[in-house]
Amino acid sequence: VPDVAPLLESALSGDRAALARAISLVERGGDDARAVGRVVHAKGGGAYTVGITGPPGAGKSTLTDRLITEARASGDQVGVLAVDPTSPFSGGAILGDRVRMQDHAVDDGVFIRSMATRGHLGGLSLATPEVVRVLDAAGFEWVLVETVGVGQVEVEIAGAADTTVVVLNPGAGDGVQAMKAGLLEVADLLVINKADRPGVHELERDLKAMLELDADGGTRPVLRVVATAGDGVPELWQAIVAHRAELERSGALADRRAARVVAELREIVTRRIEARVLDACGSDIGRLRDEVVARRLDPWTAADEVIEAVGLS
Ligand SMILES: Nc1nc2c(ncn2[C@@H]2O[C@H](COP(=O)(O)OP(=O)(O)OP(=O)(O)O)[C@@H](O)[C@H]2O)c(=O)[nH]1
Ligand SMILES: [Mg+2]
Repeated sequence: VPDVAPLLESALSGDRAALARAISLVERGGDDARAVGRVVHAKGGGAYTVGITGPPGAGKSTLTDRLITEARASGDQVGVLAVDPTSPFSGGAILGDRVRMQDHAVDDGVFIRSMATRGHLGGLSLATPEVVRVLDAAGFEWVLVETVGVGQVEVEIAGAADTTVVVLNPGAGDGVQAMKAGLLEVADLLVINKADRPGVHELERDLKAMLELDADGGTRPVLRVVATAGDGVPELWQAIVAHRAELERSGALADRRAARVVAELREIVTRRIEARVLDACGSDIGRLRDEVVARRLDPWTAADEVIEAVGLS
C-alpha cells in the first residue's frame, strides 16, 4: 500500500494544493485512491451536501456562486464539486464554472473543483462520493455538488445529496422535461431561475400541479430566483437551511445517509463482481453469444455457465 499519509496530512490541514492532489488521486482510482478513501472516511461526517442540478444552462453555476456567498456569510467553509458529464467538451464547461465562481477564487474558505466524467474507473457515481468525502474530511461544512440534470447517472448524483435543489427556467417547457428526466423525484426544493423572463407563472403552475400528484410532493417549496441579480437567493438559502433542520429533527437525514451507504455498497460490489466475471470469462463471452444467437443455448443456461466459470454457482 502506498504511503499517502504525508500528502493527506497537508491536504486535511488546509493546504489547498495538497487537497487538489489528494482529489486527483481519488479520481484516478486504484490503490492510492483506496488508501485516501480509508483515511478520509474515518475522519469525515461533518459536512452537509447540497446537490444542484437542472438542464444545461439553467444557471446552476451562477446560483452556486451565490449560495457560496450565503454560506460564507455565516463563516462556514464551502467546497464545490462541479461534475461535468460532457467530457469531450469539458474544457469549455469547466472553464465556464471557474469563471462564474471566480469571486471566490481568493477566498481560502472556498474550494472549487471540476470533475470530468471520462476516465473514472468505477464510474462517476462512485467517484463523486469519494471526492465529497475528501472535502468532508478537509473540514468543509458545506459541499455543493453541481451536475447537469441530463442522464440518469447525473440526476442520481445530485439526488444523492442531503438536500437536492433542482433549477429550471421559465418559457422552455422545463416542467415536463424535468418530470421526464426524473428531476422532480429527486428535488427537495425547486427553483425557477431566470425569473426575470416571461413564463414564470406558467412554470410555477405546471410544477405545482405535477408535485401535487406525489404523496407529499405538494409540500416541496417552489422558489423564484434571479441568480444573476441575486434576487430570491437569501430565501433559497433559508429554504435549504430549513430543509436541513427538518431532516435533522425528524431523523430522516440519518435514514437518507444510511440508504446511500447501502446503494453505494451495492454498486461497488456489483461493479467488482462484474469486472471479475468479465475477466474470468474472457473470450467465452463471444462463444456463448454465438451459441445463444444460434439457439443452441438459451440465455439463462448460458448465464449458468458464466456463473459457474467464476465459481459463484
Ligand atoms: N436572465 C437571466 N440569466 C441568467 C440567470 N442566471 C443565469 N443566467 C445566465 O444563464 C447563462 C448560463 O448560466 P450558468 O450559471 O453557466 O448555467 P449552468 O446551469 O451552470 O450551465 P451548465 O453548467 O453549462 O449546464 C449565463 O449566461 C448566465 O449569465 C438569471 O437569473 N436570469
Ligand atoms: Mg455550470
